[in-house]
Amino acid sequence: MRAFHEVSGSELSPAVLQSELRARGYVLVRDLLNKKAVDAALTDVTRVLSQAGWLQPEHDSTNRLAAAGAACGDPDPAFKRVYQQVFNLESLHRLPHEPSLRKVMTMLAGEEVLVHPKPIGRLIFPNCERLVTHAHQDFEFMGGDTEFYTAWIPLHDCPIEMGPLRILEASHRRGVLHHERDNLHVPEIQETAAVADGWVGSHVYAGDVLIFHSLTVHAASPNLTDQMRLSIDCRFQDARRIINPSNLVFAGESGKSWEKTYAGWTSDDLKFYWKKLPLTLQPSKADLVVFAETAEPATKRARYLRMLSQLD
Ligand SMILES: O=C(O)CCC(=O)C(=O)O
Repeated sequence: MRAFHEVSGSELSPAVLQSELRARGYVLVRDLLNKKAVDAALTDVTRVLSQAGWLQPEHDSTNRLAAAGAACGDPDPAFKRVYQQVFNLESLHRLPHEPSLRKVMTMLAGEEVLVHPKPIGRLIFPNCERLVTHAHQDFEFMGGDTEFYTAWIPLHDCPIEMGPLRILEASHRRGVLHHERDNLHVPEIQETAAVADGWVGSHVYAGDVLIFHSLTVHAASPNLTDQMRLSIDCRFQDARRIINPSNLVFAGESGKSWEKTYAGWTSDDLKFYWKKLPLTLQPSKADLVVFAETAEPATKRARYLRMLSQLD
């Protein structure tokens, strides 16, 4: 696999970033984030994992040595319980709002940048084939406008053998691709030898950020170490473009809510910030009202009702 083409913090400008994204579909910015903010998230996440018994107790939890027999992943119920605690961490939500990242995203998405409020924490056990993220485009999962960007942020140094993200260079130019329902991936991309040369990836370090377009195909490498790989990914767009409301609320049946998420936070500045913005939802609230009355089956109607209740 070829190494990422990288850009250093001192080279950043709208022209450089936009031309990298246009040409390659991604940009790796080295040493962008404040290390204290990254470390704060790492410390909080590993504390939760340690309390859950996922890490070897005789080692410092920030080393992330996986406990024997603890491996699990979505949708295992044990995983979901711990993931919920990780998702509730204030430091995890604070990282996407780091001023240096926001500045870069403003250069890409424009002055009125919207930070999507639901970052995803990745808690990847080693040597567990079924937990490796398959090749996909983020647009398949997020919907809305194709003009959004993902920032993938490792919480610690992450050599290739620890399973960082890899990118299929320039794949955003292929447009919206068909995804298989089973394991949600882009089948033809994984299987043809012709694309093998297109994959790029590198050792990444705490503080680096890998930014890519919503249509850029990406996948994880397998984690072949004995440590967990921890990262977060979050999405950014021009706030004036449409957004799918499911990216703002918890539409599922899990009982998650923003109130529960915010319960242990020490400051209020990031609570419900997105509610203060004049966002254009698609489907709109009026559409959701109709869907909540007419969609089939009843589980879908309940889903739309949950969305509506959280948007008010
Ligand atoms: O970290 C991973 O394994 C997957 C990340 C991903 O798919 C994303 O950032 O969109």
